[in-house]
Order: sequence, then C-alpha cells, then structure tokens
Amino acid sequence: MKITNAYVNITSPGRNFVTLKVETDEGIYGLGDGTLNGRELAVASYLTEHVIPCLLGRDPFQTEDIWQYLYRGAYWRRGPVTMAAIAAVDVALWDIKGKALNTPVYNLLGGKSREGVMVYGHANGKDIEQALDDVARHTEMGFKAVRVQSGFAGLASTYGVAKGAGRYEPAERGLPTENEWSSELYLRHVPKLFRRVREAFGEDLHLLHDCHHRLTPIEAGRLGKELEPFRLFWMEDPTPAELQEGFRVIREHTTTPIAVGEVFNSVWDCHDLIRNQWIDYLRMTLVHGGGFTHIKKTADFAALYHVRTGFHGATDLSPVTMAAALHFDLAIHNFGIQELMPHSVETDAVFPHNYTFKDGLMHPGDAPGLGVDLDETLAAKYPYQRAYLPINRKLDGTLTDW
Ligand code: EZ4
Ligand code: CO
Repeated sequence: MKITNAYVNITSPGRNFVTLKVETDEGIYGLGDGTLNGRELAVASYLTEHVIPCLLGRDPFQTEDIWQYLYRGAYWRRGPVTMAAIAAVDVALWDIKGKALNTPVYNLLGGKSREGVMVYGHANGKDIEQALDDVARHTEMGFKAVRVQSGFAGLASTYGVAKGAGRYEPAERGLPTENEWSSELYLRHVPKLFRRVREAFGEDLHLLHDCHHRLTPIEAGRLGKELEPFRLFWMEDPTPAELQEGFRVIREHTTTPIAVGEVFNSVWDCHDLIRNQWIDYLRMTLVHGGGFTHIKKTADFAALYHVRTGFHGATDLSPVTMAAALHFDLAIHNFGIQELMPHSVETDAVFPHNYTFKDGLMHPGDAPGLGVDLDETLAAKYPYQRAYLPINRKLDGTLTDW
C-alpha cells in the first residue's frame, strides 16, 4: 500500500479544527487531528509545506519509521507545532491500518482491557450554588466523575466558568480577551467549594479540580492539603510545569493526587515528573504528544512508576482525537480517566463518529480504524476564523499564567 495524496482541512464549526486526510492507492484513507488552539494555521502550514511532500509514495503501515523520519529528520525536535503535525500523520496512518486490516484501532494497541472508558464532565457555575446545580445535572446524565470549577467574589470572571447561559468554551473569536486573577481569593474559595460538593453528593462521586497553572508550588501544596478531607480524584495543573522539580515541593506537602500535562508534547516534558513519582496522572494526549507512536511509549514508561493516563479531552481537541483517545484508553493497562467536554452540535455533524456515552463510560465503537469521518462539504460551510484563548492579569495588572 502507498500514500498517494494528503491534504489539510481547516474548518470552524463554532471553533477551529485542523484535520489531515491521508489517501492511499487502495482507496483507503485515514484522518488525523492537528489542532493547536490559537495557533491552528502554524500546524496547517507545517503539514502542507514541510510534511506532506515527504509522505507521498511511503507505505502507511510503516508508522514507526515515518514517525522517526518526521521527528529526527526535521533536525528541530519537539514543540507543540511540530508534535501536533507529527501526531496528525501518525493518527491518520493508524486509522488506515485499522481500516486495511478491518479492525478497530484498539485491537492494534493490545485489544480491550476494559468494557468502557470512565470520563469526567465539566460542572461549573458563577458561584457555589450554581456549581452544585451543574454537578447535579452531570450526575443525572450518568457521570461517575465530575470536574468542579466556580466563580468567586472579587473576580469578574474566571477560568472554567461559562460566561452566559451556554456551554463553557475558552477560545473566543478575535484577539485575546483579558481575565483577572487573584491566588489569594482563589485559595480561600476552593476548599469551601469542595466541602459543599462532598456534603451534597456523598462519597461515591469522583471529584476533580483544575488549578490551570496558576499557583506556585508552595501554594499548591497548601491547597492540596486543605482539600485532603474531600478526597479529590485529582488536582490538575497546580503550577506551570517547565520546572519539573517544582512538583517535589507539592508532593512533600499533600497526598491529593496530581494530574499534569495537557500542554506537554513529549516524554521529555514529564520524564522527571514520572521517574520521581511526583505525579499520579499524565494529561498529554495524542494530538499534542506525537500521536499513538509516541504516547504509547510515554504511557508504558509512566506505567513503571504507577502513573496512569488522564488525557486532555477539551473541545479544542477534535472528534478525531476523541475517537483516537478512546481506542487508546480502552486498550492500555494504566488507563486512569478521560476528560470529556462535549463538542457542539455543528462540530459533531462535521465529524460523524461511532463513539458513544452511556452511564458515565464511553466506548470508541467497533468500526474498522478510528470510526470517525469528516464531512468535507459541511466543513466548507465553516471557514477558519481567528480565535484565541484569554490572557490573564493579576489585580494590579501584572500578566500571569492563564
Ligand atoms: O483550557 O483545552 O482541563 N482542561 C483544560 C482546557 C484548556 C483548553 C485550552 O486549549 O484546561 O479547557
Ligand atoms: Co486543564
């Protein structure tokens, strides 16, 4: 089998998605996601100008060799743009393999290790009462695990909370909006939020929380300690992770499990975090972490240190990544949990898919390959629109991590 053609599709059914379609001489094609929130066209150009010409004529079954060719062969390694582009190729090739062998991709990754994939939803509200209502809504939908975020007095808006009545969607069209931030107010608020949630929903519901890179290590240690009575499933991205040894400080102060890494793109971003057992869950996922070929190696390395996966699954990861992640989650031994932020109706229509949700678990379906498609006619109705994530300033105006 040979790769005969490949091209990038950019569509914006509510938000931007970059999809690579790889075609072969046997009529089978594969899809890969290359979406990098707020930097979409950089990956599209990387693929079109620098990657696709190198793919033509190659055997799509050679995923290892092609991965190494694109990684080592570029000379310039790692980074979100490069790794998202490599991931788009890698995932598309695994889709082709599955279709060619007439089997779902999970069978190529070890086969089923579980009946379904536990997912967590996002409950949020402008204040604690609204957040409690939203947790109730999620439990009624069947979720066994819920991430809880709420606004608090002193800040006009914050990360993780929907602005109006609609769904929470962090990227906004146009230039970046500005949020404001106060760690002092936040640290006072979060233990109150989780005391109420635990009281209202009892012991069984898994509770998660995302600090979204905003604390210093010692602040995160304090928060983790104060949250221990409420037994969180995890505390996510407590501090920016360029300084991996910062997590040692957190670990010294709390037994609240730590998840990190939705912005990672290589095992080298988490090598120290894993081998020192400073984290419990790894969030680097397929699209930003080099596809199946690299994520499998990273997850196997993490397994040696009791670290489980907890893949990023926000709306900026397209349904192609959602499908790919569910195949991976179903197959590997050290799966932990999968994030689910449902896509808009428009996005789901552009990417028809076989994955399903029932009783808090998802399943990738049993169609050959990934079981996800791209309706290019419909996609063409939603042209790219510039969109960015917000930026964040402290109350005195200092720019800080969002
Ligand atoms: O803000 O995906 O845990 N989920 C998250 C996400 C991120 C967006 C950024 O692209 O933190 O909602
Ligand atoms: Co997050």
